[in-house]
Amino acid sequence: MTTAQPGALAPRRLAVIGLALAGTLALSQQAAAQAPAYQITFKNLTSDAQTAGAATAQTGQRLSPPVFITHSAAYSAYTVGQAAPETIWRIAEGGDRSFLLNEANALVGTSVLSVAAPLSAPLPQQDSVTVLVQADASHKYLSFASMLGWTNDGFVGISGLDLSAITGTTTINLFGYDAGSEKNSEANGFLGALGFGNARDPEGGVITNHLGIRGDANAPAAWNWLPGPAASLTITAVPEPSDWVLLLVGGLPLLHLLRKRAQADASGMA
Ligand SMILES: [Ca+2]
Repeated sequence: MTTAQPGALAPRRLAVIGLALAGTLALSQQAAAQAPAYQITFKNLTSDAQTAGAATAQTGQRLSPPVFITHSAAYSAYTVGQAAPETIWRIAEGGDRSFLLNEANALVGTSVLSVAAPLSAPLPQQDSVTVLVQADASHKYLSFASMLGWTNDGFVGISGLDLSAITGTTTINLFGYDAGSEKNSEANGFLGALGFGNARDPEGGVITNHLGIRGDANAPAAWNWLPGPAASLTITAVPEPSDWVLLLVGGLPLLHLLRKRAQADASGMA
């Protein structure tokens, strides 16, 4: 006959608890490593302050409805330092995501796994939107793009982020890009936001870091977002529902033992 000291668990119980814990941790790590879904929160970080005067009543930048794509290494949305493809400059110049959506949807089943296109109106300053995207071992990359709405051809984006490297929650700050497709005139007729049209003055350049709003033309300096980031993505790996079931099953023996232990302690029978 063995006698356990008050506050201590019998060796056999400890071994069972150890196995249950080990199983839970192993399954947890497996679930994270094979996470088939990712929750993504896209936040507009630009200022929502109000300033005096009609021309500068708004600050910061509105962001056009985004597109999120998970894909294989065979697909590339854009490359910094190279000319923007039409799918990207259409977004950067006018917030038109239909070209990128058409391209991505046509590739679903091959190089593209999932496409998410939330919002039907621009994302206001300091506001956010959350989507869920799917990923697997061969489609582990994320790309997305959204226009800096009150610029000539500014956008925020990510091209080919490896989601499999994310096992918990990661926040990525996004600085604006200049698509290099339209000169940054900041003039009435070239900025739809000013209500005078959305003309193009081809730039013929490549995708580079955006230098912000200068404020020496029609676009007010209050629309500038630098030196801070324009937006952020917070990405969380979401385990499969089946993994959660396994996690619960693995954790039940442990919960049962702990409950029994608490009852034994309460009745002084340990
Ligand atoms: Ca430009």
